[in-house]
Amino acid sequence: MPNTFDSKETFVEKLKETTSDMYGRDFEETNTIQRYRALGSLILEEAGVNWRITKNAVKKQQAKQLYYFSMEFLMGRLMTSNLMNLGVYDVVKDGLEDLGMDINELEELESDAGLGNGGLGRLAACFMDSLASLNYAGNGNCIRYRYGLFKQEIVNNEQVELPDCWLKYGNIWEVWKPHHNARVKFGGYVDGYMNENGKFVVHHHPDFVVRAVAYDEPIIGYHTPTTNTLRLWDAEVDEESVPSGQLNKYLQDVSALTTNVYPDDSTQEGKELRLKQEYFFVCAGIDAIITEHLRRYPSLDNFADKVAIQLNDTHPVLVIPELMRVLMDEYDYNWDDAWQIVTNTVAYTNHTVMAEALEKWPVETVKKLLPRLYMIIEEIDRRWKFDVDHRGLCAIYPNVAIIREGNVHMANLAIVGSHSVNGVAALHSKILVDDVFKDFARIYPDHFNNKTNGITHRRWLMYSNPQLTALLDDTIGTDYKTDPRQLEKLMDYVDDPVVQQRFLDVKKERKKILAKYIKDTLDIDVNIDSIFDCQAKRLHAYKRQLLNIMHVMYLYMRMKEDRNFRIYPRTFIFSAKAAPSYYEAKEIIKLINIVAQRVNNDLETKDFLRVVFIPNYSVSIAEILMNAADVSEQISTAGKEASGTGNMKYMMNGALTLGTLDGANVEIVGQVGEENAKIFGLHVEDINHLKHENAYNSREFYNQHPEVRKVVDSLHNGYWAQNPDEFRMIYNDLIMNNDEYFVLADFNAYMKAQQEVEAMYRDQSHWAKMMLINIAKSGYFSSDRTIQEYNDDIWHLTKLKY
Ligand code: NBG
Repeated sequence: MPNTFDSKETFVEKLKETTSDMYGRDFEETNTIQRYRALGSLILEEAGVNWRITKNAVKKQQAKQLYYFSMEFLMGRLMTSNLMNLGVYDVVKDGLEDLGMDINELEELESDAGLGNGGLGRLAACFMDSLASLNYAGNGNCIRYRYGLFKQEIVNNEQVELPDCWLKYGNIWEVWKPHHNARVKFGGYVDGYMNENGKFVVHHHPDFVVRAVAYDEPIIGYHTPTTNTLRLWDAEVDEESVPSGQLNKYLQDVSALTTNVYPDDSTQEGKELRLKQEYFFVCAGIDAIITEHLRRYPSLDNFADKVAIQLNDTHPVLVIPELMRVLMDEYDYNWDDAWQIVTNTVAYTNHTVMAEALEKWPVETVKKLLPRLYMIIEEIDRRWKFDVDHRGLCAIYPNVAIIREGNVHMANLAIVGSHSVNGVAALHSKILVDDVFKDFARIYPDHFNNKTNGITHRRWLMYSNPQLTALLDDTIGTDYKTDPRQLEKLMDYVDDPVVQQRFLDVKKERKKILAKYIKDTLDIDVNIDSIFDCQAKRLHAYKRQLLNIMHVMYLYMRMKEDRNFRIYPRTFIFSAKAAPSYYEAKEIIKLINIVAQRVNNDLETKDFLRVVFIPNYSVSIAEILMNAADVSEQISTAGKEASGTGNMKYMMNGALTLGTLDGANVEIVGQVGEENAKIFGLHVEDINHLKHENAYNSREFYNQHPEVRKVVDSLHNGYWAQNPDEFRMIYNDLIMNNDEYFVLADFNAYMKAQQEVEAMYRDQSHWAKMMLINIAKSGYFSSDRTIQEYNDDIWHLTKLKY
């Protein structure tokens, strides 16, 4: 029998048959959604074959596997990437064409799986792609949230949050695995008894029990059989555990566990729900790993030789006490042996230095929700204190304590309970060692390491930018697809006027596509010959979208005042979601939209200046935005952005990094050279100095710099909004609260850098050369490199052979 994807004919045949079988009607009578679902099931069937092959290979080769525990996986759409990785995209495209259908139509039907916030979740998704493509058995473990983060609309210039119903047409990639399930227990109390062998048996009497049920998605490697698993846990009722007379409350509590990516944490209940979610997917994940291990090996003694667990930030840190619990309470290990296994298995990645994001949980909450785990955490802390004292370091204990001032410090627990701690860019890792975790680094210097982030060049270059891919294929061949460092070959062509021109044409094509999206969705005309200057990322004060929009305000006001002052036409494009309860961030979104309204409708300036805010930033929007950019805004306060990964996507598609020396920007400049990026602003050392010496006074700064003053004053003198209080929070942050993120301090340097960017852009041939150098040097930022480093230094997984 021929296989489905052997040729377009076999594919057409099979698609028709499957659609009719699934929906009980002739193919011609079926609608697009039904065809889309039928196509999904065919791909899943094909992936299923490789899934089995991979599982057998893991078993036969007794391969060491990775489990990547992450509360977030921002997968985006998978149709294109799955078809491309399977190598059957063209067969499907041609077959659909014969049926009178455009493959884009089906691709567009898919909702983004927006199971995350931003960089951290997207990184997890890129890692999944690279692990499979490099033939490592690396699986994801997460929650099957029924709703993604939220859908953002802009109404009256303000962000409005709507539900993100990503499961609207079902999820064609998941396979329900009801036999993979685990009971997860919360609350109640713990006691125990001495059994006949004189062993103390711990007994947890929970007051809330749910059943976690697995939904598995195949993660298809690029042109290889390796197909890994992303496991998403759903919560279902545990029939034996319904408290009598409380059915409805129980059902609500079960359902709440998997409703949202981020429960509203403005209430105590919301906060507790988040901790419950964390334990829910940790407990289910560990249970499944142990079960699988014991199917293959006689005991858990070799657990750490066969299993690596990576904690994506502190959200899954409960893995440490949970694995201790299982080993001791269920498999009779003593403390020391269990601790050996746990610390040899677990490694931790830190993704931020922002104090408010370093999780801590009140002792009372942990005790109440997870009484047995709390006992274990307390014991870990007790032994840790003993260890620190023993090293003669009792003076620093308060800095490294796990339980301190009534809180459990999750990052500290993560460091103590793992064998590796890494930051996500060189500068960030250095700050962890020198500052945030410096006392830990004294104790465990060998545990700390750096793994600079990366992005999958398949999704972010090959699939989302076919125009550039074609240019690369023609110019340097196709080796770079499996070995992205080969992009370097492009260095031989950066001075070639033909290649330069082709690059400029590609960029124009991509700008047209973005411009069409903007026109279709927002009815704004943008000039594709203007500089596309983009800042797309979560909205946060430290990322300083405010600096960007204040510069736009400055340009506009100056053009209005001085008829002789005109700039090279520029389109400033923003896209960003703000956390629902982050009011300052929402005010900045409002400011951007109000400025956009005014600027875009001013006949005098509109040929020079446009501002676009694209609502509902998502992976799919990033796929058309990043590759259309000329300028990539990476302007965070130095020392605050752990890495950034958007910066890498822009670079790989030929955009100039306009950035501070922060996060991975430092390494981008290191690759391309200072002359092929535009770096400005205060360095980390400058900022530390200003802070420590109390040497920055934003009000004084404002008084001394007329240009800054004019822009700041316009926030409340009626220039943009009649109501003087409209932007009160922004004004207060800048002037009354001493400008925590040094927006004003960097303003002049930013303005100057922007003028230089403009001058550079005017020389198109030189610009093209710079962009080609950026592309040529971007191979380092493929997540294939990152994964290889994690593997060499931390995981030591077996490379699967077929
Ligand atoms: C984010 C950082 C980014 C980084 C990503 C991925 C969190 C907690 N951190 O700079 O802010 O690129 O993680 O590492 O989301």
